[in-house]
Amino acid sequence: MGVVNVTPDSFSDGGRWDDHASAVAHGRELLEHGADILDIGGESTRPGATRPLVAEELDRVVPVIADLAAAGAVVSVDTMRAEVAAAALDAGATIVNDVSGGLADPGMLEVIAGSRATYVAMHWRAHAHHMTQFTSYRDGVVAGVCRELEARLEALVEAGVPESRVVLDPGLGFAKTTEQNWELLAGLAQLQALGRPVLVGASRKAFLGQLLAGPDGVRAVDQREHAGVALAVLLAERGVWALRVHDVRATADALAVWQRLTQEQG
Ligand code: PMM
Repeated sequence: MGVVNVTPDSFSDGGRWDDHASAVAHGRELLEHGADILDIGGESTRPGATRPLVAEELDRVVPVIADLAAAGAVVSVDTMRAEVAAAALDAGATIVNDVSGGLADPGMLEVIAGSRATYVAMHWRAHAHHMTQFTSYRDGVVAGVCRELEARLEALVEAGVPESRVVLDPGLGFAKTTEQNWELLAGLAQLQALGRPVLVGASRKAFLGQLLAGPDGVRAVDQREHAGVALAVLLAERGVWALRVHDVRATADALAVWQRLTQEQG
């Protein structure tokens, strides 16, 4: 899953594709580089970010989704808002990637239930401006995330969304400390045991920058690519359904090697 952030302020690539033409061109390039899905978002979720107005978010994403879906891409919309999800589905998106797992907007579950969309429910506890205050997990982060995602799954089913349409995501970096991100990655099998496909978004995140910190401090966002690619291969090996990444060509190349060798081994 290649990331197209149509935002002025995303931590990883904010401001680079925030006009229509460059966002569409970027999406097309990611497809050429091997992305199977384009994840198009108009709201930055970086720690401390303020939310755009609904109208702003709609203006940012809907025209880009329409163009890329018309070009044949499988499109996912990265939104926490029911209204944006509904408009995106009308414009040709087939996946709704909701970093709040339906908690941010009470209307989201109804929109998903009334559609045929695949729904990515990410683990989330609070909006970006204060999420760093919510990193306490009484019996460990892995158990906490699994329990809270299981509750989202139950709420979705209760709202009329078939379980078969739901993908789960541990939400790396969202109300997690650096250490907790690694614990979650190590304990991914427990999340997979809930029986749903798992998507992971680790690309360029701060915990990788911290791992690679040198005398000049944390490794810069645009210099975390190799670590992200290594992690992508390890996660593919563990059966993750999708990887949400910025560096699509490098990731797709690495996965091609992994796939070829896996095939050879039978
Ligand atoms: N991370 C970001 C945004 N959307 N969606 C899912 N499903 N999982 C993630 O981990 C995730 C996400 C934040 O990263 P960005 O600013 O690079 O888009």
